[in-house]
Amino acid sequence: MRSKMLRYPIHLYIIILIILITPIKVPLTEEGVLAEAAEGEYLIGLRRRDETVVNLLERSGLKVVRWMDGIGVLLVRVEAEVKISEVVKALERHPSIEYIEPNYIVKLQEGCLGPSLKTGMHAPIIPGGPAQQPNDPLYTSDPYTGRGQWNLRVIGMQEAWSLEEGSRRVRVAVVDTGVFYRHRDLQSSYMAGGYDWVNDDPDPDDDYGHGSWVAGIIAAETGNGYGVAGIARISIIAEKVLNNRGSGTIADLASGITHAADLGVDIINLSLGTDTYSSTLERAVTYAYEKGCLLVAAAGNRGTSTPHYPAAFEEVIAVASTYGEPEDVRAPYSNYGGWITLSAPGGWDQDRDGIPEAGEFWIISTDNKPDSFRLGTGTSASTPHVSGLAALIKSRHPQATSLEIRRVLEYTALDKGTPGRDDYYGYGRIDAYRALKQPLLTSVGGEGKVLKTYSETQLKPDILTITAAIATITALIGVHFIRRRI
Ligand SMILES: [Ca+2]
Ligand SMILES: [Ca+2]
Ligand SMILES: [Ca+2]
Ligand SMILES: [Ca+2]
Repeated sequence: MRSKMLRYPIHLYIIILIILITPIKVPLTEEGVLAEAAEGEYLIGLRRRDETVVNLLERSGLKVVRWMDGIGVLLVRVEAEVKISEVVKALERHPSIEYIEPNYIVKLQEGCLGPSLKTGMHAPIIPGGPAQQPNDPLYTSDPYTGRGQWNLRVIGMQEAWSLEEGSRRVRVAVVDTGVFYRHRDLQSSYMAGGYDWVNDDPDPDDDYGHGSWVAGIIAAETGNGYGVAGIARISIIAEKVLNNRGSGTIADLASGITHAADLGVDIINLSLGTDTYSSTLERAVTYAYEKGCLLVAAAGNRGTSTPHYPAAFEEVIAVASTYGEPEDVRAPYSNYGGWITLSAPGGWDQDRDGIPEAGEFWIISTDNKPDSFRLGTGTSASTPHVSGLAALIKSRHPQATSLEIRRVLEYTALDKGTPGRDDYYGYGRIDAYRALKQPLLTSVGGEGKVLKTYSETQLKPDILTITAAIATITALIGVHFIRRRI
């Protein structure tokens, strides 16, 4: 995947990226690193567990501040008066050390969140439940655009809810800025157990707003005559990895992902990313994938084909954005490329003034204050649509593996743009009703039509052979094995 980057148009930004990701990926110098990283912090990836490395690091003036045991990575902090380039040179020769990289910064992309609104619009609870049009007042209309939750209508949620509303046994981890779990539309889906990696405490509350907005798209309570509707009546776990300015580090992101995987969540929602490749992030993604989690991540909002991580890792479903009703089309800011898996509504602020107005398509969801709701746009919003739908599929088919769920999402997506899989929509825009009607595609190549969807992909031929030849569980391991060899 990394070698592909050389084919992209050459301009300064890309050159910097390429420099950053060549051989050991890190230009570690006293002058600092080219990508933004937490000052004086490095991640050391081990080949094997080796306690003597810790002693060596401490003798070299590096303090181990976190041992990420599951993925074999140490977070170290440089103590004063260390010539880091010399230390790195020495450490790289150590047989137990595979790589050293800066603890890069991960940020939410600009322009995600628009204004908040206090609803005050409490509708009477209408019997009948969410199989019909939900009675949540913001579903139908909102004071800014008047469109309400067009994003749920356009993917067929009303029809889908008649088949499946969700099971609380299914757990989705929102790895983000935290979740405001006291929100009246979120409290019934929230489940404790996640962690606040930013402030190092067990209370992943949301001091920014992004994570609460994302969580509401997945699991705001539907049919309670209040606020917004959410896609699935499932359980949300919060891993807080971004701070009160929407920024975080690879170490915290990797910790959040591995912790969620250790909790045994079914789905991990990652409405965040970075253009900088990180071995530590790849290890965390691989770890969660091998534990059976379905990982879903935002493609990014810069309208470029530059791979955005973690979305661009093959284990992760990369989600691009659409907007419009009744027909939705690609949102212009949405990143694209061979690494895009699916698309889902993300909205578009057409005049780019940060203000939702009549005629525009925004995503309205829960906020991080009581009785407050938030409008926003971006692939950050598209991602939880896929996570929410995946959670409904898992609710309907509790035995489904993450690979089977991914296959159903891909197979039932509504093809858009050029026929077949393409770089803007991936397999297409998710279709909730079709996905829930679809029986599980249990054998990876056992059914001709399943194989056909895969032959349209840009997966490498050797991966195709593996997926076609062997059963699902084996394929999970096989795909990973081959990917490691590339
Ligand atoms: Ca906290
Ligand atoms: Ca509601
Ligand atoms: Ca606007
Ligand atoms: Ca297409």
